[in-house]
Amino acid sequence: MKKRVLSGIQPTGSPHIGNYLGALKNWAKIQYDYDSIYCIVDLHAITIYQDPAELRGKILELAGMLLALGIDPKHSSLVVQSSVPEHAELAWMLTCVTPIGWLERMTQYKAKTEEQESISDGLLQYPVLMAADILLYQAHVVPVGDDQTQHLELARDIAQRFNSLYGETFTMPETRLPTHGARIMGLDDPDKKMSKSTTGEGHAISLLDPPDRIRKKLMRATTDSNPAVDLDTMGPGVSNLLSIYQAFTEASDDSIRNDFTGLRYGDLKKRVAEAVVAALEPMQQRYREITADSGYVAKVLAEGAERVTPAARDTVQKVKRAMGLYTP
Ligand code: ATP
Ligand code: LTN
Repeated sequence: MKKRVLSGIQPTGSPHIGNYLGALKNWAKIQYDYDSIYCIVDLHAITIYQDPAELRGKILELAGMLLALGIDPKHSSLVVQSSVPEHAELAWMLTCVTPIGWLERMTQYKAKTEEQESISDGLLQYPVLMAADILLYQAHVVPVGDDQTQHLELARDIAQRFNSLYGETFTMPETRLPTHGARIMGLDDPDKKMSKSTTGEGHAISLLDPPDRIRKKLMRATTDSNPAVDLDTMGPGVSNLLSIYQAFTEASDDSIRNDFTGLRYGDLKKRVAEAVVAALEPMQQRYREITADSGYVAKVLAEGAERVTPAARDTVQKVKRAMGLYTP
């Protein structure tokens, strides 16, 4: 039997090249070797207030985009988290075995609380819900970007704690990072990770940005005071541009060194822009085709939820029995 892969993405903001290179590209690549489940995590999105009409639209838009970048519904189940209620059900049970101190230590929680006026309990519980997403399907492998490694360690800690309290119940999930592009930085500020929730025209390249916009954003990207590329002394901005190029083209370290050493920054940016445009254009074309058929995306999501539900029910039943909850 194939091993299982599971990952998730929030339907907030506009998906960007960081999401693609850190996670989504890997999703499409490994779906043929695993039994794959990819979730649009709308319950995670509402840990911070979302405008309801906008959220509804973003879920379908994101689903269309995932299909456009190669998630194949014949090989993968594409699922909206809230349409399988067992995610929330298991999350509660896991909440009860998770010490608050583990959650208060999460760096994403600490960073988000600094940005919010009022902090919901949901924001603290966010990583428990994420652990539930993974453990619900007994996933072996979780492809994510580098910023999620701490959450995955926590998921393993929760699984281990549950298993030792109530007996072997959960598979231990393994983190899978991409070789290149695990952490893409903001174009305007290469010390901060590129993020959907950071505003500012020059920060991120959205997967649906037209070619001219992509070129413009890259030409304005922050570099450093060197005149040309020097791999040994480059600052984080130049290093980020090279990471973007390498992750899109899968060029080897040697060819990067040979092709880019001594290149002036203006020319470097042009090369990167052409690589990004060439990679995104076919995806944008497919996105237009997919969304032209208004019922298609909804049909894929309904099939996805239906396909994964038996596995979700099975785990919840197992957990209930293990904990002594009532199972008629
Ligand atoms: P937000 O700003 O709303 O937290 P986000 O841009 O961090 O959003 P998520 O939906 O939280 O996006 O993440 C989806 C996937 O993309 C995760 O696997 C995450 O690790 C990955 N990812 C997010 N940002 C980056 C980045 N800058 N570089 C590489 N991977 C990233
Ligand atoms: N927290 C993740 C999104 C996410 C996820 C998951 C990733 C929710 N559930 C399960 C992997 C597996 C993020 O990217 N911010």
